[in-house]
Amino acid sequence: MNKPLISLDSLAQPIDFDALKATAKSGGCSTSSCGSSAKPEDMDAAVWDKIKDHPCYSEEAHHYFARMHVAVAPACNIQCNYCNRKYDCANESRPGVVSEKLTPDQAVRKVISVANEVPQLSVLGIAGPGDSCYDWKKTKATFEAVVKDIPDIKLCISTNGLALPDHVDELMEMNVDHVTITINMVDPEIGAKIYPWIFYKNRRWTGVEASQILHERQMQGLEMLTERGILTKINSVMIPGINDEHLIEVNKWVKARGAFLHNVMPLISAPEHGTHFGLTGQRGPKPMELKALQDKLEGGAKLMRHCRQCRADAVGLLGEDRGQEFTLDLLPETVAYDPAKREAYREFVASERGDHMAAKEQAVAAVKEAAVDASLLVAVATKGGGRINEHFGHAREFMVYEARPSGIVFVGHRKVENYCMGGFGEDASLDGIIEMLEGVNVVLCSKIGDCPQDMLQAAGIEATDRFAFDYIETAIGTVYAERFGAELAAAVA
Ligand code: CLF
Ligand code: SF4
Repeated sequence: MNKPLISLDSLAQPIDFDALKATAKSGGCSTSSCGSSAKPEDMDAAVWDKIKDHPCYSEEAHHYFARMHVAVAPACNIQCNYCNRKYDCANESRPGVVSEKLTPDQAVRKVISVANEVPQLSVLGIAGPGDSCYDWKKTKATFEAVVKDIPDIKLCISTNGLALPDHVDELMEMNVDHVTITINMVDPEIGAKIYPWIFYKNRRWTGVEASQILHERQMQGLEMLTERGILTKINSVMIPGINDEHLIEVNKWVKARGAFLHNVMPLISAPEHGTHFGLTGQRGPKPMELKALQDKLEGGAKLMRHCRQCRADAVGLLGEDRGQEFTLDLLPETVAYDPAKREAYREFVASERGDHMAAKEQAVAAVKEAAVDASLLVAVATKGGGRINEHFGHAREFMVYEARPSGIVFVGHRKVENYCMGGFGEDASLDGIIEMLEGVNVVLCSKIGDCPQDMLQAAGIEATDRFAFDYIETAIGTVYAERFGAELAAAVA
């Protein structure tokens, strides 16, 4: 049931569009809703239109669509205690980290090259490595040049908010529909523990005064964006002992000012990063601490839980980074945009996501109908497409879902060292994976060997590949049913 019509296992590889189209014509979709809209019933159609292809603003869209960042904005006007933009490592994934900075002209060449090769690309973001609004001329020049060649690409920025109010009208003129403001506090006393200084009106400000100015500018920027109908996401870094409980207050403030989403991200902190927090031993939260805070925030501003804390030069689906395929030395001197692959991919997604949504609704309804007072935490290995299509040994992260009486919800992801190294399993990695899977009851993947399966079993985690290539929710619904009621199993099968 719900087996894929084409190999979604190869979504990260070049896609065979002839096969895709042939399959679509053969009427292979498994439900009658094939091609129907995946719009949630309670969402305004205009809002859905803005987010349906944005991998960060829609959890559902992130299974299908990719973003890329171009690192054209290196200058920043504040200092955060968790940031050091000098540190770089190709394997490092966190905001502010880049391998090479680009001029707007170089950025255009890169965007066109990626659009020609990565059909999932839907969004161009500028997220630093400094601040997109402070380094405004380069941000603006890049956006204006890219949309001349690729008019349907969505434009997105991320900013600390200090310079934001000065550019809201230009953002509006450029059709930038999506803005992220990083807001870590609404109390300047707490802000003073996060921001040592800001640069504003040609001078440097420190202490509580600096955070007071930053706070006022962030709120002003958010209100201006809301008034203009620009969808604003708030990113907050959860810093245990400094702002963790305070983020409940932040959530209330941003909800009251019209924020579309609130994304609480864990602090990434290690001494080798050279950040103030890294050097002073400030730890980040554990996955279950983050989940507990996010659970407390349910009912406030809508939460984003699928953020991957991207590099400022990330390319690809969230959770993968193809940036090393598009470094400057690999880009052609001149390149023309060819829309064929992106158009064919969109045709495919239009049918696939309707089918996926119908399968999801069926599984969720069945879990609700079971009326069992039990919850199940399920970790899934996936490469995208909403399917269980990644080997356990190759997974660098697991998507974690919770099946509970109210339905099936995505609750976050857990990054891990992949277990399989050159064809052999690494026991040390497996210990780390088991630690990262704390609280998880079941692991679903497309393939797993006996050895890791037994070791997971010994740790109290059932791992199985019997749902390989099924939709994620269908498999979770079935497992829930098997554990908590045979009738339910029949309903979702
Ligand atoms: Fe980039 Fe940010 Fe736009 Fe997305 S990322 S500027 S909204 S296109 Fe997305 Fe990356 Fe999380 Fe940002 S997963 S860090 S939320
Ligand atoms: Fe670093 Fe961004 Fe903070 Fe600037 S706003 S210091 S680039 S994290």
